[in-house]
Amino acid sequence: MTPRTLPVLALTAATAVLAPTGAATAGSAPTGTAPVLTAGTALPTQGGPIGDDGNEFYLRTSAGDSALRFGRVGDIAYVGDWDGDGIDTLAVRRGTTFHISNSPTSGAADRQVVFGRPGDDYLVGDWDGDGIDTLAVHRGNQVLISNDVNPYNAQVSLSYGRASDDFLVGDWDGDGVDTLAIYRGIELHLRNSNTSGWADQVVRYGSPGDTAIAGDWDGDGVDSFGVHRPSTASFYLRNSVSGGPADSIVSWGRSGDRPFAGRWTANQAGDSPGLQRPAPAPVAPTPPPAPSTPREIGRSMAAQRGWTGSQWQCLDQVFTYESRWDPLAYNSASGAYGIPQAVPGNKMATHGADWRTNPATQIAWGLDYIAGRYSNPCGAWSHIQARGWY
Ligand SMILES: [Ca+2]
Ligand SMILES: [Ca+2]
Ligand SMILES: [Ca+2]
Ligand SMILES: [Ca+2]
Repeated sequence: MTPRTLPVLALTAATAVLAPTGAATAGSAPTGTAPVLTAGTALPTQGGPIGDDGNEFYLRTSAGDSALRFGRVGDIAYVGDWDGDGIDTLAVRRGTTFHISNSPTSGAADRQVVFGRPGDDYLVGDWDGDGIDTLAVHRGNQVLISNDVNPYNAQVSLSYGRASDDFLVGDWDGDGVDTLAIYRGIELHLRNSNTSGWADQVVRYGSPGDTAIAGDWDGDGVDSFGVHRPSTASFYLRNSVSGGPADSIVSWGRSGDRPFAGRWTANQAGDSPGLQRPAPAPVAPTPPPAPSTPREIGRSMAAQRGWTGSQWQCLDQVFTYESRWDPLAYNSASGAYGIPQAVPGNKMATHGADWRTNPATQIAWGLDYIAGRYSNPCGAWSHIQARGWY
């Protein structure tokens, strides 16, 4: 068949609409009006990349949630059953290298494979129905499928959708073989064979801004759709490949989490949600404390004497009046020097040989002077207000 760059698809009678909107809560079917169809902006998962902004993953199981770390922040994560044991696990991609884990736990990758070229997008699916998920490359409007475990060589080339389309992968007809669905706005254009051609079915599900996922939520062997809505941090899962109300709603995680789906344990009948949590934004390093100004040194030294509040304010007024807290202030008429304007300056040598330059030495002298002569800074400030000096 001639490859088509743009399958044009008519909506069928089976194309019911689901528009879960607003504050749906767990266990209630969302209702709403028909959503506005817009260009897809969300990143679909299950078959496609989950995201690249975190290496912390959460898996929902009937036995409880589990958490794991895998890969590095910046790796692009994927889910698949890489060894065919029926359990889905993570892989992360760096460039064209996939680091694959076969256990749903934190730890090192079990193996690495290289496939595709820099710039390729990738999809994961069991394209031949042997129970093992393998990779496909999405390059332009071509999809190159490999059924090899390692090394990877593409066996199937097909054309479906546009270069800009996002894909989901799933077994929409329950024949054991995964095939593609295009996720365009809220329209899912799905195809049941891994060949070029037109969509076999179009389903509308979810609302703009949702991220679509695919999975076998009810364990009947047929994959269907779900959406994850960041605004409600909820999954809306549908058990049939059709539009309509959600069959189950899972409220879980945080709004910034990225959704995916898989079968995480052997005793789990079907697929259930997972979340990738974005790494916290790097915290700007704390700037080193600014060098203490003479005034800050003075505030601290005054506080050690209990001169806080109004006494500090008086001290601040005294030294601001005398020197503006300048340790080099010099009055050539009187010979007054330094922050406290000692006359002469070398009186301050009693408090340190560095009296010419060290604010702390000058302030220590000044505080002793004030304490001895006026008891406290407000006494000194009153004297200055009355006489112009202290
Ligand atoms: Ca597996
Ligand atoms: Ca396979
Ligand atoms: Ca199938
Ligand atoms: Ca199903």
